[in-house]
Amino acid sequence: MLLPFVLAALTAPVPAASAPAAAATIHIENFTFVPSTVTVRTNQSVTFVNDDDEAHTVTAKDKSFDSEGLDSQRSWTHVFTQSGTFAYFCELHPSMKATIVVAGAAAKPASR
Ligand SMILES: [Cu+2]
Repeated sequence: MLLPFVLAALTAPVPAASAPAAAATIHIENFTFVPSTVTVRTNQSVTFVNDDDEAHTVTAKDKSFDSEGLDSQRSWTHVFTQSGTFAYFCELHPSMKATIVVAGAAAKPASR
């Protein structure tokens, strides 16, 4: 029967068949984003995993992204389409700060 296969496909954790794996994974542990600085390229995704028992958020200082409440053991994935350096923090614990650097696409000439 096809049904079990279809159900498995629908419940698979991968959001879309063509979506690449996250370029980076950042863990939230002990009220800290680990690692504190991550560099990806445009259109790559970053997955944040909350390993703490507390809820946290992943919120851009410029509000360009916001996970909203991320409960314990939950993860959230964001695709970065704009290059730049993005400071982010946890809205619940504003002393938790970290940075995502989004470099230009591979086809773009490097400046160094
Ligand atoms: Cu927090």
